[in-house]
Amino acid sequence: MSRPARGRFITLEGGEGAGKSTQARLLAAALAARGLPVLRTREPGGSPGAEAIRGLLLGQAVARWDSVAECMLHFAARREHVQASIRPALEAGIWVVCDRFADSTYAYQCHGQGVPRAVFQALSEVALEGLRPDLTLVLDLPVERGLGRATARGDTNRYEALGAGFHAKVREAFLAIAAAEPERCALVDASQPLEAVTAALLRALNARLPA
Ligand code: Z5A
Repeated sequence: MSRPARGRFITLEGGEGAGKSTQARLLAAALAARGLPVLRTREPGGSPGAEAIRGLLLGQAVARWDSVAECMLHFAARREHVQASIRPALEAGIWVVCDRFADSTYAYQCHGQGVPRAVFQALSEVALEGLRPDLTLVLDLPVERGLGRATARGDTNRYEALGAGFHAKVREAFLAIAAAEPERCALVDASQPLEAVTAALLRALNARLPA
């Protein structure tokens, strides 16, 4: 029997309240409506071992770990997620839609918390073993609007509590990633109404990964 074609790996990135979780749901539904098998997942988390690390990361006080140790925890969760969920799904022909991935570590831990890029690169090699998203949708939104949306939702976590200056650095990092890797990334204005953001994401998806 022939093996199924490899699935595609799509990540959504951006700052707080940009709409990643909402759009990941809508994107997964749109792919499923086209008859494609889809796994929707998230980081940190996405597999039982990685969800346990998520509980540690999001449940602790801000200064719980040194920033490199925190970066290592994100990559420990990611390796577990990749090994247990993402890679097996892709090999089975399933399209994976992931709410945040390694770009978030670059933005939050390197740009936001000062972890050296060399540490990020070394940990990426160990954790990802060459895995790279086929498409990254970067949702961009002014910091105050994103934090406003997240606060209005009423369940802020420790990263959301880090303040506007921190989140401005995170936003800059995502914009820099999108500019540096245009073949992988599509930048979308997330300040538009929800339906307009969905339409823009689907346009990017159809243009770059025709089914
Ligand atoms: N983190 C890290 O530091 N390093 C890493 O490597 C990784 C993560 C992977 C995970 O938090 C935290 O971990 C995250 C980064 C850090 N920091 N924080 N904070 P999380 O998983 O709990 O949450 P999140 O990933 O930050 O996402 P979010 O804040 O929950 O936002 P979102 O998923 O982008 O947005 P949403 O939930 O879809 O929408 C937010 C609200 O806005 C909601 O009420 C929507 O109905 C509304 N919304 C969405 N779109 C629109 C539009 N277009 N117009 C108006 N309102 C909208």
